[in-house]
Amino acid sequence: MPTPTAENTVPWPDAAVARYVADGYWAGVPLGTLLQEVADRMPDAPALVDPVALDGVGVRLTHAELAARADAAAVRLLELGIAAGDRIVVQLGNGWEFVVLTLACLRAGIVPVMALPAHRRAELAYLARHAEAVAIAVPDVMRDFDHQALGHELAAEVRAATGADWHVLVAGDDIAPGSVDLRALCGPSQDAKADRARLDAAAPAPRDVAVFLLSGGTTGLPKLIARTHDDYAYNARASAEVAAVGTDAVYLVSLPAGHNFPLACPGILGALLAGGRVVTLPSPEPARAFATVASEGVTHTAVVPAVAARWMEYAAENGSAALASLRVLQVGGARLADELAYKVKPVLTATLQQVFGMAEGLLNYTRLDDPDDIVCTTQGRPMCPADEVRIVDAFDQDVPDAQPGMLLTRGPYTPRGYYKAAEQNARAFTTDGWYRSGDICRRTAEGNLIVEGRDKDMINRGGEKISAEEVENLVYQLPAVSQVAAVAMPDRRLGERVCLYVVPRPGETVTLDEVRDLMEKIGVARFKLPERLVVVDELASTKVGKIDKKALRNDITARLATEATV
Ligand code: OOB
Repeated sequence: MPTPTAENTVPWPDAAVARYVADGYWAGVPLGTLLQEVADRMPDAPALVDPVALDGVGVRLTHAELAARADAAAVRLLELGIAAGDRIVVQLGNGWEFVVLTLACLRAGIVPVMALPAHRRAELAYLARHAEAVAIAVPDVMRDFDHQALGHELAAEVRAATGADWHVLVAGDDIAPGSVDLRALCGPSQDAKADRARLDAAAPAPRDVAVFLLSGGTTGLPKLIARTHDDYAYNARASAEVAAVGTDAVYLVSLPAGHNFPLACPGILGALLAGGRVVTLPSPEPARAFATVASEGVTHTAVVPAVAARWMEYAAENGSAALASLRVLQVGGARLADELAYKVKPVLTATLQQVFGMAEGLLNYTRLDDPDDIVCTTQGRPMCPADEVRIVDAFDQDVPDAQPGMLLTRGPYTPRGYYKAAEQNARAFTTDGWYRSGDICRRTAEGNLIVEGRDKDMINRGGEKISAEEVENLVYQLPAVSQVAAVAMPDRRLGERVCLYVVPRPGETVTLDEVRDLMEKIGVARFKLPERLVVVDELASTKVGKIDKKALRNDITARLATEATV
């Protein structure tokens, strides 16, 4: 019988499934079992290091210890009444608890919904509702925000609305009454053999949903991407190969761990599946990141272009000797400028790997042995021979190589639709299952892709994706607003920031502070707050009467250029 989760996903067609299985991309083994097998092969190898946990004492686990803890935590979740197929919203900082809880979910068939630490009430309430979650996992306090209190507010609302039992799992020192102590839940096993036997007997099916990732955001509300054990295991395994992550790899995760890039490209899962080691840090702040690379012998890590730039500035001032062990620096999530790309190797000494990926699936990588010009001027090529990529015009007709067009894709780790989103699916996928990425790309003669822009209403703020529509819907709650448009304004540091164009109602005024206050009051992630507001009498419109965002982007670019020269 299909699980409720599976009922709301869009399966790959049978013929595609048969091909992916026959060609070995889908191995038919759930992720949790694959990780157990690694622990069996190399029990004593280090698997997880959280150097800042427990007030700097740190947590270090071998593969056997990590696997046993994951099993113990899985059993404890089941004993709380959380069952296979249930969903947990996971909003944890980067640390050992995130890793143990995620592996526990994979073992038990519980599906983590990967929220970001920056999310607030609006996003979390929506995710909990849309995924019909039964629990949320949060830190007690992070960056001065009381996540535990918000968790309990959400729990009270769900209980009042549905009468359902709802759990607040909390990682931290301050465990309030009614919270589940996540550190205790992720503690050592009492009976590792018994835990394992119980979980092995009820392992999820390989085609079941393993995790829910969040879409980069082009619609009013984020969409959920159901990644299955089979497809996500391939995603992580094949990424590890392309990034040369093997048993001797030490992978540093400093981007938010619930994002696809540091989670599975190859990220945490790829490093663990390869028998390597994961080191967690709460942020990519350069002084601590460099010191950690040196002390832990980090070989691989993933950053967004804005962080790569900060690291290069830091290295220019402090030298790069601390990075001696770093072999591969993956950069992705937003377009890396060619000039910056050419500096990575000389300044940071590591080999650059550009990653053009998406939570929806398709991953493009430059290869480690590609010539410098390819590594520094392209965003790589698809990871898998079975990835299908088309570059098309506005009529979905293929354009010749070297011409820009919109990227469509299908493949063994690109699901055919969002979770419970028939209406959006009709727009975001073609009738024959191609995902419309909204990215405008060019394919070079060698088959590499260059990201030239995009044809989707999204703002990419240093790798954090912001839906223009979501921001606009919030701003329309201000009575003084007649019309609003959110557009990307260019920024040297972050690539883009959110700029608002507002037409106030007659006789009214609207200020940036009012907009930001409103959004904070509603409770949305701070990275979505507009950073500039331009008041205008009317918004330019296109021939078909839609707001002309291209004209607005050009307008803000021109304004910034004039200001820079004054
Ligand atoms: C990654 O995933 P998402 O889901 O946060 O965002 C996907 C979108 C892409 O469609 C593209 O618009 C943009 O982010 N993007 C890039 C890029 N990498 C992602 N644009 C230009 N150059 C790049 N290198 O961002 C993501 C997922 C897995 C691995 C890496 C990144």
